[in-house]
Amino acid sequence: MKIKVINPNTTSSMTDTIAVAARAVAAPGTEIIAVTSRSGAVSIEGHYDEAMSIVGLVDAMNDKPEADAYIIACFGDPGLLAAREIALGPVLGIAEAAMHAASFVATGFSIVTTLERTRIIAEHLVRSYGMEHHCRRVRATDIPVLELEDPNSNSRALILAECERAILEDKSGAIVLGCAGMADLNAYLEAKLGVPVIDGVTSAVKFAEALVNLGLKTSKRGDLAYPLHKPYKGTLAGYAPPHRPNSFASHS
Ligand code: 5HY
Repeated sequence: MKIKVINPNTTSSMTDTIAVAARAVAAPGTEIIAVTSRSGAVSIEGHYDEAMSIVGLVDAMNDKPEADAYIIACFGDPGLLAAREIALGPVLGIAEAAMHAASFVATGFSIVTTLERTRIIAEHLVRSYGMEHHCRRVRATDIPVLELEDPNSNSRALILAECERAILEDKSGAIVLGCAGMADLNAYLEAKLGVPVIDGVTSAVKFAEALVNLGLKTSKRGDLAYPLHKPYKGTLAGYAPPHRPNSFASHS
């Protein structure tokens, strides 16, 4: 099967980190197509960056080759529901995947993310995914996303220290890494911490494989039906949804 893993920020070195993590867990026979967004911010660190990333995400989904499943490799899961509207194969966000994985292996987890403002966005996601009973706390390290790419930064040590505080203070049994740029840290952190450390990229790859193997597709009934055909104006004119038949009534 083909799984397209889309980095919705425009930093290709981060896509490389994501691709290595994804391929390390992919089953034989799974092809990981790692794609960097063609437009938008170099790092996604707020609501505006997220909103602006969605056109690039849609381009990446529509570009050839098609895939059996899609992964949005950014912890804000930007554009997740819009992406599900245009896809038939499953679409997974890494935050959603990581939180679900953590809930299977611990009764309580903490999320360790980058900036303070990202912490607030992650708290919103916890609520929108109904994970309040599982997520004990979201913690920020105040590391800018692109510092994770800098081998001379002390980001590893800062993340490790925050994870240690999470285990001690939150009494969490697992850690969720709150940025796609941390996809290379879980083995290192798990060895130091002695609790499951969950990265959303690898979790999403395994969930995507499972969903494809089960033959499950995105529902085309209700709000995830293909977008309604209509004209779009201005700079987004080219993004007007084409006529696509839904398997069920699109207005239901
Ligand atoms: C991410 N931003 O996973 C995030 C989340 C964050 O460019 N890729 C980004 O803010 O740490």
